[in-house]
Amino acid sequence: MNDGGTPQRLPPEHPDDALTISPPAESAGGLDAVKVALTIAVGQMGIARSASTLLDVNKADGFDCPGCAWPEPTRRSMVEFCENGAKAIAEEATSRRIGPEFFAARSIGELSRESDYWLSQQGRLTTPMHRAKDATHYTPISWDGAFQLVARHLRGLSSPNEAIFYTSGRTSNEAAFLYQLFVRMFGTNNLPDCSNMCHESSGVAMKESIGSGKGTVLLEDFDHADCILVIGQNPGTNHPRMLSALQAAARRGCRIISINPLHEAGLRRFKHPQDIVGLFGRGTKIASRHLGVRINGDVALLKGIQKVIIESHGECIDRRFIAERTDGFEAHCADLAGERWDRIEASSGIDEATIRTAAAEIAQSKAMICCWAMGVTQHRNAVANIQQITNLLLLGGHFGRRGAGACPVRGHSNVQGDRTMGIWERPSREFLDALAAEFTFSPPRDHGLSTIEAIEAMYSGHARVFLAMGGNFLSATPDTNYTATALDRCTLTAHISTKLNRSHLVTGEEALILPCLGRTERDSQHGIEQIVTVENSMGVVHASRGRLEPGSADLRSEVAIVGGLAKAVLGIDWGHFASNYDLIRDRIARVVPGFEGFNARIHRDAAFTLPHPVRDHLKFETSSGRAQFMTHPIPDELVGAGELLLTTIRSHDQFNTTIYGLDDRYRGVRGGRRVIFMNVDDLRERSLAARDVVDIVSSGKASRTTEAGASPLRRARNFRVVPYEIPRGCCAAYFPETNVLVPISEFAAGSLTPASKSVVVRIEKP
Ligand SMILES: Nc1nc2c(c(=O)[nH]1)N[C@H]1C(S)=C(S)[C@@H](COP(=O)(O)OP(=O)(O)OC[C@H]3O[C@@H](n4cnc5c(=O)[nH]c(N)nc54)[C@H](O)[C@@H]3O)O[C@H]1N2
Ligand SMILES: Nc1nc2c(c(=O)[nH]1)N[C@H]1C(S)=C(S)[C@@H](COP(=O)(O)OP(=O)(O)OC[C@H]3O[C@@H](n4cnc5c(=O)[nH]c(N)nc54)[C@H](O)[C@@H]3O)O[C@H]1N2
Ligand SMILES: [Mo]
Repeated sequence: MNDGGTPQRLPPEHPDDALTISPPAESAGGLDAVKVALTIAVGQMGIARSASTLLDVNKADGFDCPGCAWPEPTRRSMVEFCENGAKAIAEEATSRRIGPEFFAARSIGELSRESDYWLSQQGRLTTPMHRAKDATHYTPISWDGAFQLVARHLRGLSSPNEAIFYTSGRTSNEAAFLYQLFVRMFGTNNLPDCSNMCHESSGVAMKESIGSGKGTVLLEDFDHADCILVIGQNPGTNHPRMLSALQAAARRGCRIISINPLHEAGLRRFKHPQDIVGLFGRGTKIASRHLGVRINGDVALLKGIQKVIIESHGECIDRRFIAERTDGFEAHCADLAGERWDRIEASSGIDEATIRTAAAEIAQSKAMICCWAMGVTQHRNAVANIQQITNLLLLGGHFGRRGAGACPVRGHSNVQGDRTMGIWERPSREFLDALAAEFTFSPPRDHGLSTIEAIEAMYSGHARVFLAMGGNFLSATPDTNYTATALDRCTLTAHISTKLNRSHLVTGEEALILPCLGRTERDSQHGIEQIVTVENSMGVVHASRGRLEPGSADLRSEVAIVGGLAKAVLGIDWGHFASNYDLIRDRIARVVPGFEGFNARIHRDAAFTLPHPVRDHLKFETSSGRAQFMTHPIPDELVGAGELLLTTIRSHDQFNTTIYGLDDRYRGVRGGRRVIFMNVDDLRERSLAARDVVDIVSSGKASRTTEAGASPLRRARNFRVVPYEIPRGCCAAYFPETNVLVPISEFAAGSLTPASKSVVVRIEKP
């Protein structure tokens, strides 16, 4: 047996020699989408299992797609085909398995030298595995043994706040509710989640501006909008079913404006894979206008647009709405009046004339939806980005009106639901009071640690046990080397997971992998089939029922695993919850507003929409009861001479850290992921050509808290150059290979979201 040496912290870094580059696609969807989805599905599941599984997704009595959080259309009888949904399902429903023999044959060090792609390809975990202190290999452990081990480590802490309980966004409402209850009964609010790295900035910004952190539109609003802005979002890849809604809107004549440094294929044209006619034509034109903003130029652009609307299209402003429903309009006008055009142009990268034309179009809208995602939420000034979006919506009174509103497009399929269930390090007092009354205990009141605070606590020894409900913490978080040290310093790292990933390989002194059921699988407890529920991006809660035979007899549901932990750690018997999820829903109904009659509604209708004060009653739950215009300066230029601003994005063949394949078809890249998209003038200046190999380096403070810490050089090696249509001074590369470059010290003010979309870098020839 090979012990493979100490685990490697970074994924393999050799250049992709097989890489090919062709021009980016002119449209998304089409026959290729079907072909690629079927190839991957059949490769993972075989033909019969592919057919039955893909037909069951997102049906009222089937399972919820484990991909993105975009809602299902209610009126369509046919389920929407989605290439990347099919890949997400194939990834989970694969017939490949990795059991104890797999781990006996490969040391942790050896596995750590494999890529995320290779790890994803191996198959489903089948058995609880344990890494003993100083062991080179994972070995099997019983479920009871695993729960006792967690209990021993947690009891060994001097305070419950020395433990971190992370959550990714796939966990069902039922499991999430029980999990946060377990964690709070244990005594801490240390419940960081993937949302901290995702839409946290949206929640913080909207809460302040409009009194609610959730989006204000429903899917049917897309049928009534006359203008849709898509800002910092790549729906063709990350929310493919959104293209159906955009296509229908475009066909009605709705104006669609894309704001993005990249001109993404899905926002150019779309060929609906379910529309035979559509398959063979050029496809529907989606965005009527593309604004190729510079990375982090959104505040400047949005301010420019609003300046034009106020100064030149005053008649389009909804003055009555502003007078009756908002505060801060005068200050906002004064702030915009003070902005000079040279500053707006330099920061946004868009000239005044273009901004004037776009603003004139936007001003005419009587029902506008603004959609956004990671392109605006992962910057130092992310909260300002989003508040400029809400300012723009407020100017036209686009709230509480059909076809209008704010639409933060969520990522993971239940990330919004997990928050609703209390997965939050900063729970509200009302939530804790309700929990305390329902379960007669005193939940901790001090705020807990968010994702980057948790990393720093582990790094500095203030936290020593890390437990994750799903996700891939090491790869998803910033500053990979720093985070690796943080995990390394724990006494125990434990992961409840479906698939093997790098977080299982850079571990604390001891480590556990606890394999769980996925959404596609039948969840039978004591012979009774259970359903779970999830909440989509638009606040619709619906049921999900898996049908596939579980990947192994030894898998447990997330609910059952939390039950096992609660028993071992707290001595509480939650057997009744684990054997009947209705009993959990009854408790949720009494704690979480909007869930009254939960079981009755979910069993009768399979879905219901949660109330929303702004959408339903035009009620802004801010301290003044009015929506707030928020002023923010145009951010200072981040890059100096010779530097570039890097945005870290997703390819078409990945789901976050899970890599389905090595192609990014829409951007014309095939056969590799270590690529950097650069402007041709920036290439020329550096005497670089297509396919040349470069290192990307960044610096930044050593830690979030120490001002004086040395600035470590962060390096990502061996990236091939891809000439691309991207604004000068900007470049893009894929996450998670580039996370090593994102300094732990750079994050959004107010939300602590890592600034992974604006990393200051230099390009070096190796
Ligand atoms: N297939 C698939 N689906 C997914 C995921 C996946 O990885 N794969 N991930 C899920 C998750 S968790 C999430 S959060 C979402 C993510 O969905 P997206 O937010 O669409 O994902 P990103 O690739 O991060 O892309 C952000 C977009 O923002 C643009 N952008 C980058 N920097 C800037 C900027 O400074 N300003 C502006 N205006 N735009 C910018 C990029 O060019 C890109 O088009 O998707 C979810 N769905
Ligand atoms: N540089 C950079 N970093 C980023 C981002 C970026 O744009 N740029 N995006 C950020 C965003 S938006 C997000 S949301 C995070 C994502 O961060 P995470 O949610 O932590 O990462 P994922 O890659 O989605 O997690 C994948 C793992 O989840 C496990 N899993 C899958 N399904 C299930 C299930 O049903 N149950 C359980 N228990 N486990 C399951 C599998 O083991 C799989 O390996 O990454 C963030 N990191
Ligand atoms: Mo996300």
